[in-house]
Amino acid sequence: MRTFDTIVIGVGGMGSATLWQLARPRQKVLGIERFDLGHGMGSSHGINRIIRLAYFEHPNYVPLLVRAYELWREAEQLTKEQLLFITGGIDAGTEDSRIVQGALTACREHNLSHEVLTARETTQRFPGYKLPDSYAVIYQPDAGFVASERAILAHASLAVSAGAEIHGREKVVAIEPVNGRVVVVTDQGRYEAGKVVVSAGSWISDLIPALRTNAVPERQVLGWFLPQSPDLFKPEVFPVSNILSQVGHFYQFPMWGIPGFKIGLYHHFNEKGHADQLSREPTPADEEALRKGIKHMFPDADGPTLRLAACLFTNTPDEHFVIDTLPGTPEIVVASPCSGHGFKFASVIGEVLADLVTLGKSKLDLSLFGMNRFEAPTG
Ligand code: PYC
Repeated sequence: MRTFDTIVIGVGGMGSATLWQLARPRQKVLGIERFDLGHGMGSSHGINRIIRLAYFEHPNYVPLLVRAYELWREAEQLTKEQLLFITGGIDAGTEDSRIVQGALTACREHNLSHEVLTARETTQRFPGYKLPDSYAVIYQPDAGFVASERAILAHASLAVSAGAEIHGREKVVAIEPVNGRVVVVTDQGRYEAGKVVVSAGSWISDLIPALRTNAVPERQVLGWFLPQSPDLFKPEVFPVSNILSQVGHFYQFPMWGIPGFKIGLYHHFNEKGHADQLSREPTPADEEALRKGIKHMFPDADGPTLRLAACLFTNTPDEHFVIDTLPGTPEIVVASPCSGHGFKFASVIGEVLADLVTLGKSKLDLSLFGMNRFEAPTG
């Protein structure tokens, strides 16, 4: 049986970054991916993902984000490929909404530069946005997007250059802790390692049964539409956004890579289930739901459909991440049910997971992400 210092299961956003962070100090590492490297079955395809500092979900994410930006830039320098694109970002909704209030809290607690705009001021500055007058807007200039598909391949390439081995199209069927080490059984063989990182995204609970009810895959839909006025949706004039609107929670990107305005809908039709069962085929109902958001807020983008896609979120009950060692089994490190907002963190989560493997701790605050928060209360 071949042996490694660490085996990383799942070579997507988090796994590829972890492989790089482990391989660079010369750990002997193996990454195992059940699909093709850079596949379109999980949570990272559709070319890009938003990155933002005014983190409405919780201000504790901000220090992680600051480090994530640094590591994305480092990966860019080493690969000579642009991964991070700054467009500025908008968080909007009614003034009392979780998005607006949460973004403001993060900005104030972490002293982030930001502006509070009315809907009309937003349209004057960024004319692709035509939000209802009742919406408040927080603009944060450091937001933008990460080229997610490119980033996974960049991290994988850095890992391989540093000596990592990666196997695509190989499915892990069991993880067996044995005498303080771990045997990983796949459909093609058995491997042994001192530590295993499970970053298997929507398939994580197949391997970590303790997460079965706490890491639930959910189908999401996104699309690209040809604007009637493409100039309004260029990256220079169209910030990325998260908007809790009257017709749903939508997120938006400027035209980049695909010549269309990109829009996605959070928690679309509440379609949950096993990752193998959820359809990746977009439907007319998906398109209609996206067009509802376009008509409500971006009427100049209501042109022909260019592309539709479905991807998966892996939701925890409180929508915070899981980043922890498996309780009672410190040789297994678990990460990646990120509830649909994790990709931007992939660079820093790679560093955090590598620190958990090699040092048993991280210098960043992981208190939101522990597995023990799911334990049933006793007594
Ligand atoms: O974190 O901004 C985000 C995001 C948008 C869609 C999914 N996550």
